[in-house]
Amino acid sequence: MNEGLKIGITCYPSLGGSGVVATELGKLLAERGHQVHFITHNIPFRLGSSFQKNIHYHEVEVNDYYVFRYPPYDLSLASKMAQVANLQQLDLLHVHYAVPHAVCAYLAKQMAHPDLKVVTTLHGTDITVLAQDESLKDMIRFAINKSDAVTAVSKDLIRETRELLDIERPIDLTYNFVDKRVYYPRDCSQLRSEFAYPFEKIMMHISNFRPVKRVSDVVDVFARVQEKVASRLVFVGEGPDMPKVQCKIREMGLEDRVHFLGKQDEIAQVISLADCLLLPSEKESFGLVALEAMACGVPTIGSEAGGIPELVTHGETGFLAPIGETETMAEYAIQLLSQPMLAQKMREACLHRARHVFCNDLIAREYEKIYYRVLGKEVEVPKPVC
Ligand code: GMT
Repeated sequence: MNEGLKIGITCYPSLGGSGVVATELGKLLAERGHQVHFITHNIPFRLGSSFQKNIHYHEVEVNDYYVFRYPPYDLSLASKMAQVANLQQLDLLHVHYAVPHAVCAYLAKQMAHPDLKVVTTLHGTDITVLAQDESLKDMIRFAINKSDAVTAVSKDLIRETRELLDIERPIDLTYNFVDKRVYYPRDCSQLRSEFAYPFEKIMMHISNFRPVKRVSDVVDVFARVQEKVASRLVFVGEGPDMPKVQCKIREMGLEDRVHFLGKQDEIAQVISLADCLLLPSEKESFGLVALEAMACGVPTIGSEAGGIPELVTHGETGFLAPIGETETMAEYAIQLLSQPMLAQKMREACLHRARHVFCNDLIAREYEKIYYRVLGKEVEVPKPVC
């Protein structure tokens, strides 16, 4: 490749899959020789604190002058984006999650040097939830239409964006990815014995415990499965629905079979413990956690919501059922957990699919191609090593 690009990245630094994807993408781009400038209100948690070549961090400081009832974060962000763009002569701003980042990038573009381009990546609830809000809808449509390129993490999200916002402009599909150097089946025989006897299976759910995740369905599925297959349920993460779920588990008398690990950093290590992941979400534009599980050889049993069917191939890398059909999900889980040959076949299919379809090199290359396109540069992007 020729000389690298100068790319500003804005995302939510401390929560959610969109922040994870944006940060991991920034790290990959830096490794590929680009100068990456994170413009966020905190250091993205996946960035770590040690020095990394080609990565820069610019903190957005919010003015909280006493006349403000609400400190104007959005304005401070737009202003910082423009400052960094001018000072560093950025080629482009790549913003993750439309609200407010795409709007701020539009404003920054008006203030910055004339060649600055904006790429917006839609992640899910910025469309499926926020674009349903009449007070935000027109602004989100405006920011999308004003971006130089727009990407979305699944075909389903592209469809929904078009339908909800009546948008006709092209939207590129860029699936999420996992770093194969981090997400692979880890040896966890020792750790496993902390949670289950050797003859027991482990089902796992990882989320932010918000209502869209339907965590209560996880308990219903597990309640049925453990009647037929000796098993344990491990929860990772925390969030607003946690007390409700804990209460349900107590009422159903399942507390001896369920473990709560809270938030965990070493997700690859933890997921490797599982025999299957449960993801019965109401909405899920992609479902990054199912990809992380897949890359560790763990099939997902979940709902057909949003982009999940684009990620999990029903019958090959997991099983899917309509949203809320916990009985069907439980039947699939029993099938998977009680048939070692099926489990092994699915495990191999998971590893193959994660490595070849959602490979970090492949997706980083897709983004690079979009960057060069909006910049009007013809650059040969090296073939991916997947
Ligand atoms: O709204 C959320 O659930 C958070 C959001 C985020 O910022 O992580 O998640 C969305 O983006 C992820 C990364 O692209 C996707 O894997 C999630 O499926 C998506 N969440 C929803 O669509 C509910």
